[in-house]
Amino acid sequence: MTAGSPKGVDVVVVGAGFSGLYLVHKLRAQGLDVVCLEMGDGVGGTWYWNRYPGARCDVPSLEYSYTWSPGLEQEWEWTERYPRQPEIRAYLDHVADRFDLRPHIRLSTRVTAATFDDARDRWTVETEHGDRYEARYVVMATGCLSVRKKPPFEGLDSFAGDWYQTSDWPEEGVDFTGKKVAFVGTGSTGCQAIPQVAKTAEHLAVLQRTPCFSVPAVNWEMTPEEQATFKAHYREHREEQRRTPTGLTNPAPTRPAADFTPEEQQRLLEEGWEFGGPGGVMMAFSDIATDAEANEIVCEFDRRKIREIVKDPATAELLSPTTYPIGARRICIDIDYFETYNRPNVSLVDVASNEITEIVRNGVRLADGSVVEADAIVFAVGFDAMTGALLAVDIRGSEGVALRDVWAHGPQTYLGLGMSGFPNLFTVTGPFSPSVFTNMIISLEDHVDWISDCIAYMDAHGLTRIEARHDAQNDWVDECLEIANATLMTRAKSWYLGCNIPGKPLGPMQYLGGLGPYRERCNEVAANGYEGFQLSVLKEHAHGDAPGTVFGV
Ligand code: NA7
Repeated sequence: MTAGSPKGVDVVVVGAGFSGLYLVHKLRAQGLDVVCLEMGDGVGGTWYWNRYPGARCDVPSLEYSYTWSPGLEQEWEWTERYPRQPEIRAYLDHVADRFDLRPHIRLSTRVTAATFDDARDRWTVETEHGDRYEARYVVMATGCLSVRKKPPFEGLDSFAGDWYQTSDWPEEGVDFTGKKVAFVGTGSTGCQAIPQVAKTAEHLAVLQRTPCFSVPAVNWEMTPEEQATFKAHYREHREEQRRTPTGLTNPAPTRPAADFTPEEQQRLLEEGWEFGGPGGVMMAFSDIATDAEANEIVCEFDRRKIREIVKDPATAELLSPTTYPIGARRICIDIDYFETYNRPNVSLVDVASNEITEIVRNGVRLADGSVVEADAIVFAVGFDAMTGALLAVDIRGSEGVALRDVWAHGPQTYLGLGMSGFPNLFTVTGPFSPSVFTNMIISLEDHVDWISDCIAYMDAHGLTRIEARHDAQNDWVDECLEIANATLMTRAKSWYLGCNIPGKPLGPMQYLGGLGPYRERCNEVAANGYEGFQLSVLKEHAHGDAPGTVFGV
Protein backbone atom coordinates (compact mmCIF):
# COMPACT_ATOMS: atom_id res chain seq x y z
CA MET A 1 0.00 0.00 0.00
CA THR A 2 1.23 3.51 -0.75
CA ALA A 3 0.22 6.86 0.70
CA GLY A 4 -1.81 7.50 -2.45
CA SER A 5 -3.98 4.41 -2.38
CA PRO A 6 -5.99 3.94 0.77
CA LYS A 7 -7.18 0.44 1.46
CA GLY A 8 -10.96 0.23 1.68
CA VAL A 9 -12.50 -1.83 4.49
CA ASP A 10 -15.81 -1.91 6.30
CA VAL A 11 -14.40 -1.30 9.76
CA VAL A 12 -11.12 -0.08 11.19
CA VAL A 13 -10.60 -1.19 14.78
CA VAL A 14 -7.95 0.71 16.71
CA GLY A 15 -6.26 -1.44 19.34
CA ALA A 16 -5.73 -5.20 19.67
CA GLY A 17 -6.37 -5.70 23.36
CA PHE A 18 -9.32 -7.59 24.82
CA SER A 19 -11.80 -5.30 23.00
CA GLY A 20 -10.05 -5.22 19.65
CA LEU A 21 -9.62 -8.99 19.43
CA TYR A 22 -13.27 -9.62 20.19
CA LEU A 23 -14.30 -6.96 17.69
CA VAL A 24 -12.28 -8.60 14.93
CA HIS A 25 -13.82 -11.97 15.74
CA LYS A 26 -17.36 -10.64 15.93
CA LEU A 27 -17.33 -8.28 12.95
CA ARG A 28 -15.64 -10.80 10.70
CA ALA A 29 -18.31 -13.34 11.63
CA GLN A 30 -20.86 -10.81 10.36
CA GLY A 31 -19.14 -10.89 6.99
CA LEU A 32 -17.45 -7.53 7.38
CA ASP A 33 -14.00 -6.66 6.13
CA VAL A 34 -12.17 -5.54 9.24
CA VAL A 35 -8.64 -4.38 9.91
CA CYS A 36 -7.25 -3.89 13.40
CA LEU A 37 -4.39 -1.44 13.89
CA GLU A 38 -2.25 -1.94 16.98
CA MET A 39 0.70 0.18 18.09
CA GLY A 40 2.35 -2.61 20.09
CA ASP A 41 4.54 -5.29 18.57
CA GLY A 42 2.14 -7.89 19.96
CA VAL A 43 -1.51 -8.25 20.83
CA GLY A 44 -2.84 -7.76 24.36
CA GLY A 45 -3.10 -4.00 24.91
CA THR A 46 -2.81 -3.31 28.64
CA TRP A 47 -1.53 -6.83 29.14
CA TYR A 48 1.10 -6.42 26.47
CA TRP A 49 2.61 -3.27 27.94
CA ASN A 50 2.28 -3.68 31.71
CA ARG A 51 4.84 -6.42 32.25
CA TYR A 52 6.43 -5.04 35.41
CA PRO A 53 7.26 -7.47 38.22
CA GLY A 54 4.13 -8.43 40.12
CA ALA A 55 1.73 -7.29 37.37
CA ARG A 56 -1.50 -9.12 37.91
CA CYS A 57 -5.18 -8.54 37.35
CA ASP A 58 -7.26 -7.74 40.42
CA VAL A 59 -10.29 -9.61 39.11
CA PRO A 60 -10.28 -13.42 39.50
CA SER A 61 -9.00 -15.33 36.44
CA LEU A 62 -12.14 -17.34 35.91
CA GLU A 63 -14.16 -14.11 35.74
CA TYR A 64 -11.60 -12.04 33.85
CA SER A 65 -11.87 -13.94 30.60
CA TYR A 66 -14.03 -13.90 27.49
CA THR A 67 -17.54 -15.19 27.96
CA TRP A 68 -18.39 -15.73 24.29
CA SER A 69 -16.69 -19.05 23.65
CA PRO A 70 -17.69 -21.98 25.89
CA GLY A 71 -14.96 -24.05 24.20
CA LEU A 72 -12.28 -21.51 25.07
CA GLU A 73 -13.62 -21.23 28.61
CA GLN A 74 -13.30 -24.95 29.14
CA GLU A 75 -9.95 -25.53 27.50
CA TRP A 76 -7.95 -22.63 28.94
CA GLU A 77 -6.35 -23.52 32.26
CA TRP A 78 -5.74 -20.67 34.69
CA THR A 79 -3.20 -21.37 37.37
CA GLU A 80 -3.98 -18.89 40.13
CA ARG A 81 -7.02 -17.16 41.61
CA TYR A 82 -5.76 -13.84 40.23
CA PRO A 83 -4.02 -14.07 36.86
CA ARG A 84 -0.46 -12.84 36.38
CA GLN A 85 0.26 -10.62 33.41
CA PRO A 86 2.24 -13.27 31.45
CA GLU A 87 -0.70 -15.64 31.78
CA ILE A 88 -3.24 -13.10 30.50
CA ARG A 89 -0.93 -12.19 27.67
CA ALA A 90 -0.51 -15.86 26.76
CA TYR A 91 -4.31 -16.25 26.88
CA LEU A 92 -4.80 -13.36 24.45
CA ASP A 93 -2.08 -14.71 22.14
CA HIS A 94 -3.87 -18.03 22.25
CA VAL A 95 -7.18 -16.34 21.38
CA ALA A 96 -5.56 -14.54 18.43
CA ASP A 97 -4.27 -17.89 17.11
CA ARG A 98 -7.22 -20.11 18.00
CA PHE A 99 -9.69 -17.84 16.23
CA ASP A 100 -7.27 -16.97 13.42
CA LEU A 101 -7.47 -13.24 14.11
CA ARG A 102 -3.90 -12.32 13.16
CA PRO A 103 -4.49 -11.91 9.42
CA HIS A 104 -6.67 -8.91 10.31
CA ILE A 105 -4.21 -7.31 12.73
CA ARG A 106 -1.43 -4.90 11.79
CA LEU A 107 1.06 -4.73 14.65
CA SER A 108 3.56 -1.89 15.25
CA THR A 109 1.05 0.44 13.63
CA ARG A 110 0.16 3.57 15.56
CA VAL A 111 -2.90 5.42 14.33
CA THR A 112 -2.24 9.14 14.10
CA ALA A 113 -5.39 10.58 12.55
CA ALA A 114 -8.96 9.76 11.53
CA THR A 115 -10.98 12.10 9.34
CA PHE A 116 -14.63 11.83 8.39
CA ASP A 117 -15.84 12.72 4.91
CA ASP A 118 -19.44 13.97 5.05
CA ALA A 119 -19.82 13.66 1.31
CA ARG A 120 -19.13 9.92 1.38
CA ASP A 121 -19.88 8.80 4.94
CA ARG A 122 -16.39 7.39 5.11
CA TRP A 123 -13.51 7.67 7.56
CA THR A 124 -9.91 7.90 6.44
CA VAL A 125 -7.57 6.51 9.06
CA GLU A 126 -3.87 7.33 8.89
CA THR A 127 -0.98 5.56 10.56
CA GLU A 128 2.45 6.74 11.60
CA HIS A 129 3.90 4.89 8.61
CA GLY A 130 1.79 6.98 6.23
CA ASP A 131 -0.60 4.13 5.40
CA ARG A 132 -4.22 5.07 4.93
CA TYR A 133 -7.39 3.04 5.35
CA GLU A 134 -10.84 4.06 4.25
CA ALA A 135 -13.66 2.65 6.34
CA ARG A 136 -17.39 2.95 6.80
CA TYR A 137 -16.93 2.67 10.56
CA VAL A 138 -14.13 3.22 13.05
CA VAL A 139 -14.13 1.62 16.48
CA MET A 140 -11.74 2.99 19.06
CA ALA A 141 -10.81 -0.03 21.19
CA THR A 142 -7.97 1.90 22.75
CA GLY A 143 -8.52 1.15 26.43
CA CYS A 144 -9.07 3.37 29.47
CA LEU A 145 -5.53 3.23 30.84
CA SER A 146 -3.23 3.02 27.85
CA VAL A 147 -1.47 6.37 27.57
CA ARG A 148 1.22 6.46 30.19
CA LYS A 149 1.97 9.61 32.12
CA LYS A 150 5.61 10.56 31.60
CA PRO A 151 7.70 10.92 34.76
CA PRO A 152 6.98 14.59 35.54
CA PHE A 153 10.45 15.46 36.80
CA GLU A 154 13.27 17.64 35.57
CA GLY A 155 16.73 16.21 35.20
CA LEU A 156 15.94 12.65 34.16
CA ASP A 157 18.62 12.82 31.47
CA SER A 158 21.27 13.55 34.07
CA PHE A 159 20.59 10.36 36.03
CA ALA A 160 23.64 8.09 35.93
CA GLY A 161 21.72 4.87 36.53
CA ASP A 162 18.85 3.20 34.67
CA TRP A 163 15.25 4.21 35.03
CA TYR A 164 12.14 2.29 34.17
CA GLN A 165 8.47 2.93 33.73
CA THR A 166 6.18 0.12 34.84
CA SER A 167 3.92 0.46 31.79
CA ASP A 168 6.84 0.08 29.39
CA TRP A 169 8.87 -2.58 31.14
CA PRO A 170 11.72 -4.30 29.27
CA GLU A 171 10.63 -7.67 27.83
CA GLU A 172 13.75 -9.31 29.20
CA GLY A 173 13.01 -8.11 32.75
CA VAL A 174 15.27 -6.19 35.11
CA ASP A 175 17.66 -7.55 37.70
CA PHE A 176 17.84 -5.26 40.74
CA THR A 177 20.22 -7.51 42.66
CA GLY A 178 22.71 -5.44 44.61
CA LYS A 179 21.07 -2.17 43.53
CA LYS A 180 19.70 0.77 45.46
CA VAL A 181 16.28 1.42 43.92
CA ALA A 182 14.05 4.49 44.26
CA PHE A 183 10.39 3.76 43.50
CA VAL A 184 7.93 6.56 42.72
CA GLY A 185 4.20 5.84 42.84
CA THR A 186 1.99 3.96 45.26
CA GLY A 187 -1.18 3.38 43.25
CA SER A 188 -2.41 -0.04 42.08
CA THR A 189 0.76 -0.57 40.06
CA GLY A 190 3.15 0.46 42.82
CA CYS A 191 1.38 -1.78 45.33
CA GLN A 192 1.95 -4.77 43.06
CA ALA A 193 5.51 -4.01 42.00
CA ILE A 194 7.01 -2.77 45.29
CA PRO A 195 6.88 -6.17 47.09
CA GLN A 196 8.56 -7.83 44.10
CA VAL A 197 11.31 -5.24 43.64
CA ALA A 198 11.97 -5.40 47.40
CA LYS A 199 12.81 -9.10 47.09
CA THR A 200 15.94 -8.52 45.02
CA ALA A 201 17.01 -4.91 45.52
CA GLU A 202 19.79 -4.23 47.98
CA HIS A 203 17.70 -1.33 49.20
CA LEU A 204 14.33 -0.03 48.08
CA ALA A 205 13.22 3.51 48.92
CA VAL A 206 9.51 4.01 48.24
CA LEU A 207 8.73 7.66 47.56
CA GLN A 208 5.12 8.09 48.58
CA ARG A 209 3.05 11.21 47.96
CA THR A 210 -0.45 9.90 48.68
CA PRO A 211 -0.94 6.74 50.74
CA CYS A 212 -3.34 4.23 49.25
CA PHE A 213 -6.12 2.14 50.65
CA SER A 214 -5.19 -1.41 49.81
CA VAL A 215 -6.71 -4.77 50.64
CA PRO A 216 -5.15 -8.21 50.26
CA ALA A 217 -5.90 -10.11 47.08
CA VAL A 218 -5.81 -13.44 48.93
CA ASN A 219 -4.31 -15.24 45.99
CA TRP A 220 -3.74 -18.98 45.69
CA GLU A 221 -2.78 -21.58 43.16
CA MET A 222 -5.93 -23.16 41.86
CA THR A 223 -6.22 -26.90 41.96
CA PRO A 224 -7.60 -28.70 38.88
CA GLU A 225 -10.60 -29.74 41.00
CA GLU A 226 -11.39 -26.17 42.01
CA GLN A 227 -11.21 -25.05 38.41
CA ALA A 228 -13.29 -27.98 37.17
CA THR A 229 -16.00 -27.24 39.74
CA PHE A 230 -16.29 -23.65 38.57
CA LYS A 231 -16.16 -24.62 34.90
CA ALA A 232 -18.93 -27.17 35.35
CA HIS A 233 -21.26 -24.23 36.02
CA TYR A 234 -19.64 -21.62 33.80
CA ARG A 235 -22.86 -20.51 32.15
CA GLU A 236 -24.53 -19.85 35.50
CA HIS A 237 -21.47 -17.93 36.68
CA ARG A 238 -21.56 -15.80 33.53
CA GLU A 239 -25.22 -15.07 34.18
CA GLU A 240 -24.34 -14.05 37.72
CA GLN A 241 -21.62 -11.74 36.40
CA ARG A 242 -24.16 -10.07 34.14
CA ARG A 243 -26.60 -9.58 37.01
CA THR A 244 -24.25 -7.74 39.38
CA PRO A 245 -23.47 -4.01 39.17
CA THR A 246 -19.75 -4.65 38.75
CA GLY A 247 -19.54 -7.70 36.48
CA LEU A 248 -18.09 -9.80 39.30
CA THR A 249 -19.89 -12.86 40.60
CA ASN A 250 -20.13 -11.34 44.08
CA PRO A 251 -23.66 -10.14 44.68
CA ALA A 252 -23.94 -6.46 45.58
CA PRO A 253 -24.52 -5.78 49.29
CA THR A 254 -28.09 -4.80 50.06
CA ARG A 255 -27.88 -3.41 53.60
CA PRO A 256 -26.31 -0.15 54.77
CA ALA A 257 -23.70 -0.04 57.53
CA ALA A 258 -26.20 1.46 59.97
CA ASP A 259 -28.24 -1.76 59.85
CA PHE A 260 -25.48 -3.52 61.79
CA THR A 261 -24.08 -3.20 65.30
CA PRO A 262 -20.41 -2.11 65.51
CA GLU A 263 -19.48 -5.73 66.27
CA GLU A 264 -21.39 -7.01 63.26
CA GLN A 265 -19.78 -4.35 61.08
CA GLN A 266 -16.32 -5.46 62.16
CA ARG A 267 -17.21 -9.11 61.60
CA LEU A 268 -18.41 -8.37 58.06
CA LEU A 269 -15.27 -6.39 57.32
CA GLU A 270 -13.06 -9.16 58.71
CA GLU A 271 -14.88 -11.65 56.49
CA GLY A 272 -14.33 -9.32 53.53
CA TRP A 273 -10.64 -9.00 54.37
CA GLU A 274 -10.31 -12.78 54.56
CA PHE A 275 -12.18 -13.21 51.27
CA GLY A 276 -9.88 -10.68 49.63
CA GLY A 277 -9.91 -8.70 46.41
CA PRO A 278 -12.57 -6.39 45.01
CA GLY A 279 -15.34 -8.63 46.33
CA GLY A 280 -14.08 -8.28 49.91
CA VAL A 281 -14.34 -5.36 52.32
CA MET A 282 -15.85 -3.04 49.69
CA MET A 283 -18.88 -5.35 49.52
CA ALA A 284 -19.55 -5.20 53.28
CA PHE A 285 -22.25 -2.49 53.16
CA SER A 286 -24.43 -1.05 50.44
CA ASP A 287 -23.60 2.58 51.22
CA ILE A 288 -19.79 2.64 51.28
CA ALA A 289 -19.70 4.70 48.09
CA THR A 290 -22.38 7.16 49.13
CA ASP A 291 -22.40 7.64 52.90
CA ALA A 292 -19.43 9.33 54.57
CA GLU A 293 -20.02 7.66 57.94
CA ALA A 294 -20.31 4.17 56.46
CA ASN A 295 -17.23 4.87 54.39
CA GLU A 296 -15.25 6.00 57.43
CA ILE A 297 -15.98 2.70 59.17
CA VAL A 298 -14.25 0.89 56.31
CA CYS A 299 -11.41 3.44 56.20
CA GLU A 300 -10.71 2.98 59.88
CA PHE A 301 -10.84 -0.80 59.50
CA ASP A 302 -8.23 -0.60 56.74
CA ARG A 303 -6.05 1.77 58.80
CA ARG A 304 -6.25 -0.62 61.77
CA LYS A 305 -5.07 -3.43 59.51
CA ILE A 306 -2.12 -1.30 58.41
CA ARG A 307 -1.21 -0.61 62.05
CA GLU A 308 -1.44 -4.33 62.82
CA ILE A 309 0.72 -5.36 59.88
CA VAL A 310 3.40 -2.66 59.82
CA LYS A 311 5.69 -2.96 62.82
CA ASP A 312 7.12 0.56 62.86
CA PRO A 313 4.33 2.89 64.10
CA ALA A 314 5.67 5.95 62.24
CA THR A 315 5.77 4.03 58.96
CA ALA A 316 2.29 2.64 59.61
CA GLU A 317 0.97 6.14 60.18
CA LEU A 318 2.55 7.44 57.00
CA LEU A 319 1.02 4.55 55.05
CA SER A 320 -2.46 5.26 56.42
CA PRO A 321 -4.72 7.36 54.19
CA THR A 322 -6.65 9.99 56.11
CA THR A 323 -7.61 12.61 53.57
CA TYR A 324 -10.09 10.90 51.26
CA PRO A 325 -12.83 8.24 51.37
CA ILE A 326 -11.99 4.63 50.58
CA GLY A 327 -12.97 3.78 47.00
CA ALA A 328 -12.91 7.42 45.86
CA ARG A 329 -9.50 6.62 44.45
CA ARG A 330 -9.24 3.18 42.96
CA ILE A 331 -8.77 0.70 45.76
CA CYS A 332 -5.53 -1.25 45.48
CA ILE A 333 -5.48 -5.03 45.69
CA ASP A 334 -2.14 -6.31 46.90
CA ILE A 335 -0.06 -9.29 47.83
CA ASP A 336 2.08 -8.46 50.87
CA TYR A 337 2.22 -4.72 50.15
CA PHE A 338 2.12 -3.47 53.75
CA GLU A 339 4.19 -6.47 54.94
CA THR A 340 6.98 -5.29 52.63
CA TYR A 341 7.61 -2.28 54.87
CA ASN A 342 8.76 -4.66 57.63
CA ARG A 343 11.73 -5.70 55.53
CA PRO A 344 15.07 -4.28 56.65
CA ASN A 345 15.95 -3.29 53.06
CA VAL A 346 12.83 -1.13 52.51
CA SER A 347 12.25 2.46 53.59
CA LEU A 348 9.33 4.80 53.10
CA VAL A 349 10.04 8.40 52.13
CA ASP A 350 7.29 10.99 52.48
CA VAL A 351 7.32 13.12 49.34
CA ALA A 352 4.06 14.87 50.24
CA SER A 353 5.67 17.06 52.88
CA ASN A 354 9.07 17.04 51.17
CA GLU A 355 8.32 16.85 47.48
CA ILE A 356 10.47 15.60 44.64
CA THR A 357 12.10 18.58 42.94
CA GLU A 358 14.32 16.92 40.35
CA ILE A 359 16.24 13.86 39.32
CA VAL A 360 19.98 14.26 39.71
CA ARG A 361 22.98 12.19 38.69
CA ASN A 362 22.92 10.01 41.81
CA GLY A 363 19.22 9.87 42.64
CA VAL A 364 16.12 11.87 43.47
CA ARG A 365 16.41 15.31 45.01
CA LEU A 366 13.73 16.45 47.44
CA ALA A 367 12.56 19.94 48.40
CA ASP A 368 14.77 20.09 51.51
CA GLY A 369 17.82 19.52 49.30
CA SER A 370 18.42 15.93 50.40
CA VAL A 371 19.00 13.24 47.77
CA VAL A 372 17.49 9.74 47.87
CA GLU A 373 20.45 7.95 46.36
CA ALA A 374 19.68 5.36 43.72
CA ASP A 375 21.31 3.13 41.11
CA ALA A 376 17.91 2.67 39.47
CA ILE A 377 14.59 4.50 39.56
CA VAL A 378 11.18 2.97 38.88
CA PHE A 379 8.26 5.21 37.95
CA ALA A 380 4.73 3.90 38.49
CA VAL A 381 3.17 7.32 38.01
CA GLY A 382 -0.03 6.34 36.22
CA PHE A 383 -1.90 7.11 33.04
CA ASP A 384 -3.79 9.78 31.18
CA ALA A 385 -6.90 7.73 31.83
CA MET A 386 -10.25 7.58 30.04
CA THR A 387 -9.63 10.22 27.38
CA GLY A 388 -5.85 10.06 26.75
CA ALA A 389 -5.89 7.39 24.07
CA LEU A 390 -8.82 8.94 22.21
CA LEU A 391 -7.24 12.37 22.15
CA ALA A 392 -3.86 10.94 21.13
CA VAL A 393 -5.39 10.45 17.68
CA ASP A 394 -6.24 13.55 15.69
CA ILE A 395 -9.92 12.73 15.19
CA ARG A 396 -11.82 15.06 12.86
CA GLY A 397 -15.53 14.47 12.55
CA SER A 398 -18.34 16.01 10.56
CA GLU A 399 -17.36 19.33 8.90
CA GLY A 400 -13.77 18.85 10.04
CA VAL A 401 -14.48 19.46 13.71
CA ALA A 402 -11.64 18.22 15.97
CA LEU A 403 -12.36 15.98 18.95
CA ARG A 404 -9.58 17.78 20.82
CA ASP A 405 -11.53 21.05 20.43
CA VAL A 406 -14.91 19.58 21.25
CA TRP A 407 -13.49 17.98 24.41
CA ALA A 408 -11.40 20.98 25.43
CA HIS A 409 -13.53 21.34 28.57
CA GLY A 410 -14.04 17.63 29.14
CA PRO A 411 -15.37 14.60 27.29
CA GLN A 412 -18.96 14.36 26.05
CA THR A 413 -20.44 11.10 24.83
CA TYR A 414 -23.76 9.38 24.44
CA LEU A 415 -23.70 6.15 26.47
CA GLY A 416 -19.90 6.10 26.20
CA LEU A 417 -20.47 4.59 22.76
CA GLY A 418 -20.85 7.49 20.35
CA MET A 419 -20.28 11.21 20.09
CA SER A 420 -22.29 13.98 18.55
CA GLY A 421 -20.40 15.39 15.57
CA PHE A 422 -18.48 12.15 15.00
CA PRO A 423 -20.65 9.88 12.84
CA ASN A 424 -19.88 6.19 12.45
CA LEU A 425 -17.28 6.36 15.20
CA PHE A 426 -17.71 4.12 18.23
CA THR A 427 -15.77 3.90 21.47
CA VAL A 428 -15.46 0.73 23.51
CA THR A 429 -15.74 1.51 27.25
CA GLY A 430 -15.57 5.19 26.39
CA PRO A 431 -16.06 8.07 28.83
CA PHE A 432 -19.47 8.01 30.53
CA SER A 433 -19.83 4.26 30.40
CA PRO A 434 -19.36 2.03 33.50
CA SER A 435 -15.86 0.95 32.31
CA VAL A 436 -13.27 1.15 35.09
CA PHE A 437 -15.86 0.68 37.84
CA THR A 438 -16.60 -2.80 36.56
CA ASN A 439 -14.98 -6.00 35.43
CA MET A 440 -13.73 -4.63 32.12
CA ILE A 441 -14.32 -7.88 30.25
CA ILE A 442 -18.05 -7.81 30.85
CA SER A 443 -18.24 -4.11 30.01
CA LEU A 444 -16.25 -4.36 26.81
CA GLU A 445 -18.15 -7.43 25.61
CA ASP A 446 -21.41 -5.56 26.11
CA HIS A 447 -20.04 -2.74 23.98
CA VAL A 448 -18.65 -4.95 21.25
CA ASP A 449 -21.98 -6.78 21.01
CA TRP A 450 -23.90 -3.51 20.90
CA ILE A 451 -21.63 -1.98 18.24
CA SER A 452 -21.69 -5.11 16.06
CA ASP A 453 -25.48 -5.30 16.29
CA CYS A 454 -25.70 -1.63 15.42
CA ILE A 455 -23.60 -2.03 12.28
CA ALA A 456 -25.69 -5.08 11.31
CA TYR A 457 -28.85 -3.01 11.77
CA MET A 458 -27.44 -0.19 9.67
CA ASP A 459 -26.58 -2.57 6.87
CA ALA A 460 -29.89 -4.43 7.07
CA HIS A 461 -31.72 -1.11 6.67
CA GLY A 462 -29.46 0.30 3.96
CA LEU A 463 -28.34 3.11 6.28
CA THR A 464 -24.92 4.69 5.95
CA ARG A 465 -24.58 7.13 8.83
CA ILE A 466 -25.27 7.06 12.57
CA GLU A 467 -24.48 9.90 14.90
CA ALA A 468 -25.36 10.64 18.51
CA ARG A 469 -27.79 13.52 18.82
CA HIS A 470 -26.50 16.49 20.75
CA ASP A 471 -29.49 16.70 23.08
CA ALA A 472 -29.38 12.96 23.87
CA GLN A 473 -25.68 13.28 24.61
CA ASN A 474 -26.20 16.27 26.91
CA ASP A 475 -28.94 14.45 28.80
CA TRP A 476 -26.77 11.37 29.18
CA VAL A 477 -23.77 13.30 30.49
CA ASP A 478 -26.03 15.18 32.94
CA GLU A 479 -27.45 11.88 34.18
CA CYS A 480 -23.95 10.45 34.67
CA LEU A 481 -22.80 13.54 36.55
CA GLU A 482 -25.86 13.53 38.75
CA ILE A 483 -25.22 9.92 39.77
CA ALA A 484 -21.50 10.51 40.31
CA ASN A 485 -22.10 13.64 42.36
CA ALA A 486 -24.34 11.68 44.71
CA THR A 487 -21.33 9.50 45.60
CA LEU A 488 -18.16 10.27 47.51
CA MET A 489 -15.95 9.96 44.41
CA THR A 490 -15.54 13.70 43.97
CA ARG A 491 -13.99 13.99 47.45
CA ALA A 492 -10.62 12.69 46.29
CA LYS A 493 -8.10 13.80 43.74
CA SER A 494 -7.95 10.82 41.44
CA TRP A 495 -7.35 9.74 37.88
CA TYR A 496 -11.07 8.91 37.76
CA LEU A 497 -11.60 12.68 37.67
CA GLY A 498 -8.52 13.56 35.60
CA CYS A 499 -6.69 15.11 38.59
CA ASN A 500 -3.39 13.36 37.88
CA ILE A 501 -2.74 15.13 34.58
CA PRO A 502 -1.89 18.83 34.81
CA GLY A 503 -4.30 20.95 32.79
CA LYS A 504 -6.80 18.16 32.19
CA PRO A 505 -10.44 19.20 32.62
CA LEU A 506 -11.66 17.83 35.93
CA GLY A 507 -14.80 15.85 36.61
CA PRO A 508 -16.35 12.39 36.68
CA MET A 509 -16.13 10.50 33.37
CA GLN A 510 -17.96 7.30 34.25
CA TYR A 511 -21.49 5.99 34.58
CA LEU A 512 -21.87 4.83 38.18
CA GLY A 513 -25.41 3.50 38.02
CA GLY A 514 -24.29 -0.13 37.68
CA LEU A 515 -23.81 -2.48 34.79
CA GLY A 516 -27.36 -3.89 34.79
CA PRO A 517 -29.25 -0.60 34.42
CA TYR A 518 -26.65 0.57 31.93
CA ARG A 519 -27.01 -2.54 29.75
CA GLU A 520 -30.79 -2.24 29.90
CA ARG A 521 -30.55 1.35 28.72
CA CYS A 522 -28.25 0.46 25.82
CA ASN A 523 -30.52 -2.43 24.81
CA GLU A 524 -33.57 -0.20 25.01
CA VAL A 525 -31.89 2.41 22.83
CA ALA A 526 -31.16 -0.27 20.22
CA ALA A 527 -34.62 -1.81 20.45
CA ASN A 528 -36.16 1.61 19.82
CA GLY A 529 -34.29 1.98 16.53
CA TYR A 530 -31.23 3.59 18.12
CA GLU A 531 -33.07 6.22 20.06
CA GLY A 532 -30.96 9.32 20.62
CA PHE A 533 -28.94 8.67 17.50
CA GLN A 534 -29.65 10.12 14.09
CA LEU A 535 -29.55 7.53 11.32
CA SER A 536 -29.45 8.45 7.67
CA VAL A 537 -28.66 7.37 4.13
CA LEU A 538 -26.18 9.12 1.93
CA LYS A 539 -27.94 10.74 -1.05
CA GLU A 540 -26.26 8.55 -3.62
CA HIS A 541 -27.47 5.42 -1.77
CA ALA A 542 -30.99 6.67 -1.01
CA HIS A 543 -34.05 5.63 -3.00
CA GLY A 544 -35.73 8.69 -4.53
CA ASP A 545 -34.20 12.18 -4.34
CA ALA A 546 -34.35 12.81 -0.62
CA PRO A 547 -31.05 14.45 0.30
CA GLY A 548 -29.76 12.17 3.01
CA THR A 549 -33.05 10.72 4.23
CA VAL A 550 -33.02 11.02 8.02
CA PHE A 551 -34.32 8.31 10.31
CA GLY A 552 -33.60 10.22 13.54
CA VAL A 553 -35.46 9.02 16.61
P1 NA7 B 1 -2.09 5.73 39.70
O1 NA7 B 1 -3.13 5.06 40.48
O2 NA7 B 1 -2.43 6.98 38.99
O3 NA7 B 1 -0.87 5.98 40.67
C1 NA7 B 1 0.20 6.81 40.32
C2 NA7 B 1 1.07 7.02 41.51
O4 NA7 B 1 2.17 7.87 41.12
C3 NA7 B 1 0.36 7.73 42.65
O5 NA7 B 1 0.80 7.19 43.87
C4 NA7 B 1 0.84 9.16 42.49
O6 NA7 B 1 0.80 9.94 43.65
C5 NA7 B 1 2.28 8.94 42.04
N1 NA7 B 1 2.81 10.14 41.44
C6 NA7 B 1 2.47 10.69 40.26
N2 NA7 B 1 3.13 11.84 40.06
C7 NA7 B 1 3.91 12.02 41.17
C8 NA7 B 1 4.81 13.03 41.57
N3 NA7 B 1 5.04 14.10 40.82
N4 NA7 B 1 5.43 12.90 42.76
C9 NA7 B 1 5.18 11.82 43.54
N5 NA7 B 1 4.33 10.83 43.21
C10 NA7 B 1 3.70 10.94 42.04
O7 NA7 B 1 -1.49 4.77 38.59
P2 NA7 B 1 -1.31 3.18 38.64
O8 NA7 B 1 -0.53 2.79 37.44
O9 NA7 B 1 -0.81 2.75 39.96
O10 NA7 B 1 -2.75 2.63 38.53
C11 NA7 B 1 -3.59 3.03 37.45
C12 NA7 B 1 -4.63 2.03 37.20
O11 NA7 B 1 -4.12 0.99 36.37
C13 NA7 B 1 -5.12 1.29 38.38
O12 NA7 B 1 -6.03 1.96 39.12
C14 NA7 B 1 -5.67 0.02 37.79
O13 NA7 B 1 -6.95 0.26 37.30
C15 NA7 B 1 -4.76 -0.23 36.66
P3 NA7 B 1 -0.48 10.92 43.87
O14 NA7 B 1 -1.60 9.99 44.11
O15 NA7 B 1 -0.66 11.71 42.59
O16 NA7 B 1 -0.12 11.78 45.01
